[in-house]
Amino acid sequence: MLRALPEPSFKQGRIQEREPAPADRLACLMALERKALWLSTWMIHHANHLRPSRDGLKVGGHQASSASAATLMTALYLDVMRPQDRVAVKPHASPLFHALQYLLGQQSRDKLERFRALGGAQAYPSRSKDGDIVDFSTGSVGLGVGVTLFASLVQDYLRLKRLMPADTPPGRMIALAGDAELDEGNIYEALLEGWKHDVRNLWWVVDYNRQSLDAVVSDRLFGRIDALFEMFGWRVVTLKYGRLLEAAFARPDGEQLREWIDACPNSLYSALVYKGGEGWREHLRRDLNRYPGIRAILDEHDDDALARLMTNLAGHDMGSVLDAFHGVTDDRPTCFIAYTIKGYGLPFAGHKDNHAGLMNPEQMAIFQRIMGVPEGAEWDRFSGLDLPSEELEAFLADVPWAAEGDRRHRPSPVAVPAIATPRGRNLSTQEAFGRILGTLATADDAFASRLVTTSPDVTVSTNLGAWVNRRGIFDRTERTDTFREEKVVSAQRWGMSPQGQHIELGIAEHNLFLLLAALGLAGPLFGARLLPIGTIYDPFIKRGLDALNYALYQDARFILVATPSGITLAPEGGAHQSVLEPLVGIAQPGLVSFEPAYADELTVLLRWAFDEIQRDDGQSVYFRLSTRPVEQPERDIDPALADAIVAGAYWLREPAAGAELAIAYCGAVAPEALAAYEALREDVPGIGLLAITSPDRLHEEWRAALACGERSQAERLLSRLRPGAALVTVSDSHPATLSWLGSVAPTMLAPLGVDHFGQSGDIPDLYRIYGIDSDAIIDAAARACLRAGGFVSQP
Ligand SMILES: Cc1ncc(C[n+]2csc(CCOP(=O)(O)OP(=O)(O)O)c2C)c(N)n1
Ligand SMILES: [Mg+2]
Repeated sequence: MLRALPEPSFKQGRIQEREPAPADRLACLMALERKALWLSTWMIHHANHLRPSRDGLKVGGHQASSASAATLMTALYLDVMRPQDRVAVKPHASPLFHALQYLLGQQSRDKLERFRALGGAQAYPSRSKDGDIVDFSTGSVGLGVGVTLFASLVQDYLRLKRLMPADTPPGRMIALAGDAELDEGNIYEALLEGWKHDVRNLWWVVDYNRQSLDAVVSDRLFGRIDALFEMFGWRVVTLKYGRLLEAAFARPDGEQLREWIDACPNSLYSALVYKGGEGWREHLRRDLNRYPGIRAILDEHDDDALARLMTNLAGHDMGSVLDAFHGVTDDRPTCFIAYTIKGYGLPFAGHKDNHAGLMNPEQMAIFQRIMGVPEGAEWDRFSGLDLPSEELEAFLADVPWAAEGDRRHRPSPVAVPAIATPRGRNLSTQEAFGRILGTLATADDAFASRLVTTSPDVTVSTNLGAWVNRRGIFDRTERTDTFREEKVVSAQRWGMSPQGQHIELGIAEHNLFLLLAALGLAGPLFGARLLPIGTIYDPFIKRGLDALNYALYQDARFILVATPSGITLAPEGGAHQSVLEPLVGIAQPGLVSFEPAYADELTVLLRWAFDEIQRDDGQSVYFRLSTRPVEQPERDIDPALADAIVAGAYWLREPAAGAELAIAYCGAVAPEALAAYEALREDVPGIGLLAITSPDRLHEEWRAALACGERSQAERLLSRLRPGAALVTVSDSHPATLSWLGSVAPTMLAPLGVDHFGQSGDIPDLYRIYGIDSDAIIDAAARACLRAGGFVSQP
């Protein structure tokens, strides 16, 4: 039997019947929904038509996407949500989101006026650019939805370990998703993982407007969605028809109307929404005229009223929406499928091309009249509403979601202890990493308690084994290691419990990065700092690259350990060999990358990284490590050398002043570089050997120094060589990783590296074929020296 640990503060329960919202409350919400819709549309109109354009580009903005979510989001933000809830808003509802924040007094008019302009409200909600009002950034569809699932897992991780105050109730992690977002594969990867981890307190609210960017979505998709969610243990709450339609269905022959709408294809429904009352009448007459009850309904409704009735979907019916949300009181993950209309209330409602559609000035003028907003009062918070401002003001002042003010926690950093260098004559950086973690696992301090590791089914092969053996795997329930109980010998203990500090994932790199995003935001989101380390095979960074970018865009902080890497994982062949990842390390914002060659370098860097990910202006850190054992230097690292290792480079063998040649290497090719250095030393006295631990930091500092007219670290190092000297760069990665060094100082550069797919082999064969062995370095050096001679003699 699996034993479930009771978690006292999780409520047990089911969907509950609830008293309807009092009429005045409902009236306030509906009035504010109307205002949020107006402001979102006006904000976009203002940006596109009223703000002077300097570049002739369309500014854009999504009036239709905002309109479709107006009821759902007004209900969530102004009524349903509590301060501890955390939300990912579908990207294209950003204007509506900002409008609601403006109503709540949390967003300025100035930023709305500068929507999509520098410093203004962002096109898509952004944690880093819009500030505390945004819990999760969105933009790349699907990822915002997925991250809420992992945030709920992280919340449980913290609660079960009592790292969050016991008296705070758990928050609901809420995604407001567009229906087309459910086409993204990462959603299903997340669902599977969520099922395994028994996630809780998770709401996905699907704005089911049956439209994507290009057109109307396939009817067949949502025929399967309910079953799919239910299969993963979710509750599905469908909000289909509003109260007007429900009342019509209750009339004589009303069932015929329900069946007709139920059977209406998405594209026809959308087209008729756009056409309006006349279109509906024509089709209903044609199909249902034989029913007297339907004829009566048609007779009683003029075109406008008929259009209102036929578009009265529950996702636009505040009462229905509130009932659905408040009806869920337990912690079971719940998917609300809310039927809506894209562009609801706007002239292009339902039109399949409305995704990027903007109302033209004439349409906007009509809309302004309908909304009762006087000219000059467009930004007023309450103009045109038929409730007194004081009442709305009082309502807004009492909104539960905003009750606690500052939504972002700022827990203090955790002190990083000294870390001992693993000893051994021959060590790979991967093994050194495993040993360091193994040692950290034995500590009983605050630092070790905040470490959390995760890996998509490569825990053992990335050397987290020793750590996991000691700290255990996280699970909501206690599960013993069956192999151990059955006395089957294994190097790995695989016991699980809420105390475990490793989160094991299935093989899905998007999930890894979304979990790292959530773990890396544990401090600001939940007030408890975690020090997350994720491990992955280096080539599979590409597989999850957008999710990695997503995590970094919202300033989540974590350490990524990528190993094995390069063609150095020799027999594994081209499918597993990474080539371009160091360029990702250089180019990816929010991520500092390192590729150390030796265990002592890694030790210095890891310690630095634990501080870096906790600094206010810090970044996440990526280590590219290798499985190749290399002979370790015998040395003690003094503070100056430690600084140089962190800064990205140091002379492993100092060149003579004015030297003719240097070799600059990075990572696992250190032995080849060293061998070439030894071989060349006799012929080229004074030759230098530059150890590069971070092409990324070196490159960044070079550009920063240039920008303020200073000498960069790279330039200072290379200034040991004579101007025009030969420089060979070599790494087990694309040669562009280091070839830029040729621009730092006047050198004759020979860039060695890997620029095509690898193949199986041993290291000597592969390094030879791809031209990064010591012979290749020596040859390149000889040619570069020859050319360098010519270079300097040129007038
Ligand atoms: C990963 C990714 N691919 C493509 C896009 C471009 N894109 C923006 S919105 C959209 C369709 C959104 O449709 P839906 O999610 O249904 O939103 P709504 O109808 O509510 O606007 C697409 C394809 C994107 N933002 N992200
Ligand atoms: Mg849609």
